[in-house]
Amino acid sequence: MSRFKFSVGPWNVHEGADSYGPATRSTISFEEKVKKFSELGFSAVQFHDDDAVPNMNDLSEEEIKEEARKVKTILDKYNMAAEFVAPRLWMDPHTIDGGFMSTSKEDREFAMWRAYRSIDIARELGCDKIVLWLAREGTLCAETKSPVWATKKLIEAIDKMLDYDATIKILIEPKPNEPIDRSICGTMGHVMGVSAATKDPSRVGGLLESAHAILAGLDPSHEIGFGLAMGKLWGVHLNDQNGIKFDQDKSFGVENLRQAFNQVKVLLENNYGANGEYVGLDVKAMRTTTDEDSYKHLENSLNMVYALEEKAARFDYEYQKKCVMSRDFEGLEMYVMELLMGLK
Ligand code: 3MF
Ligand code: MG
Repeated sequence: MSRFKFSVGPWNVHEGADSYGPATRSTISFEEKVKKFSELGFSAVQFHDDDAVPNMNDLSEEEIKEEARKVKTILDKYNMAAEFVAPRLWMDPHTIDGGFMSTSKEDREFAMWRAYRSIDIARELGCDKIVLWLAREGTLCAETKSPVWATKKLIEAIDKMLDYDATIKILIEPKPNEPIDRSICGTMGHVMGVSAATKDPSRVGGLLESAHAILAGLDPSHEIGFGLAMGKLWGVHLNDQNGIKFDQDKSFGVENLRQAFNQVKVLLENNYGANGEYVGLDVKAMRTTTDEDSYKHLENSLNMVYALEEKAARFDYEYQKKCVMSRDFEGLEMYVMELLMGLK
């Protein structure tokens, strides 16, 4: 039995298209996905604003809330919660040069409109978390935008969201690059800095995705640890990534088992989830995956977490202490390898 509650976004089950080729799998309806997520053991769904309310730009504020209520009915039917809503500020013609820090005033206003509507949708879905994955917030051409101005624009935008709703929480999901070249908020350290500069730091925290930390050249377990130490790790997206290249969103633990183990271990050691936080997945099926296996990467990732929870439960803290006291780090390292290889 897992100590965690799990969440997943509908985009984790997708048709297989990438930048270089079309879809390889058929489309699965939202309701069918939710049903299957609940059967697989997930208890919450992660949303982009337009996952919940497609074509929201064409709807009035009231119509958006009405559509969101229909989604809530589907969630209730399968006993699923909503974990968060994230404004999708990277697809729209208004966000070609970013949202909150776009060089166009009109486009910045559009980004705020989507942020407010995301809060409205979150309220209808019964959740109090807004995630900001700042996909296009940064520069493609460094001289187009001052990083000082851009950072201040982000803080201003978050302050406006905090004003709009007195209890909403904002979780920044840092990523150093892709699709943007140089992002403004690339690591958990940046997130904490931005949080501290807002009008209510107690409502601004982070969501750490393993692959994003690896893209920043950092160990995800240390990014998780940093967020935990600040009391501001309110979400995670567990997955894996083979080195510093395009964001791969591989199944959790398939590239670096030791790093995956240490992510699970640090979450467990710090009682992550005690305040209702979910262990979220953000994983992509491979393009070669068939229709029948559309959910296999999710099952594999969950099974990796369960297996690593068991390994963490068997971790010999007495032996670890002994090794640390005698500076036998070689011994401790080999112990971890043997534990993970099933030799201990
Ligand atoms: C991109 C991501 C995103 C975010 C999502 C919710 C499409 O690298 O990780 O997934 O997780 O937008 O914040
Ligand atoms: Mg993510």
